[in-house]
Amino acid sequence: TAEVMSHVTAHFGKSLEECREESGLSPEVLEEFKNFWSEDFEVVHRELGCAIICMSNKFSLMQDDARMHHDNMHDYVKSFPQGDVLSEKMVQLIHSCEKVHDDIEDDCSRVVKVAACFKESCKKEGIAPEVAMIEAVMEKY
Ligand code: BOM
Repeated sequence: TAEVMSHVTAHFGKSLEECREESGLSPEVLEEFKNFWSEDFEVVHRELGCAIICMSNKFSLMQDDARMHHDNMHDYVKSFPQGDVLSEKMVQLIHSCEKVHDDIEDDCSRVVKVAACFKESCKKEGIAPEVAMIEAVMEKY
């Protein structure tokens, strides 16, 4: 659900600042991670892909090939309130998006495409959070 996704995003987003330097993602492109879900934010910058790889590695959510670590992602999402209602769906949606973009060799470029696909899939499924929902739970993390 969008509520659960807001918790996951609030927690995951805390790692953005640790990854700014090595990813080269400027605050002009994305100031706060919650804006990833904004209607006006376009998920297109290669540097965002690099940042997502770096952030995911903080929580062991990726394998060495920069693809999702299924078990760890499942457990990570499950660790949030009512996370069990989202974990399986989330792993499925991300994996479907990985399959669509599997031909892109550059890891950062591929991951940003996977992330854009994931955002669209979540909107279609009605589980994309509003930025305000993320703001409401940010203080918990
Ligand atoms: O093959 C790439 C696998 C990683 C894809 C991650 C897609 C989602 C990143 C952007 C959105 C994040 C929102 C919540 C936390 C996800 C862990």
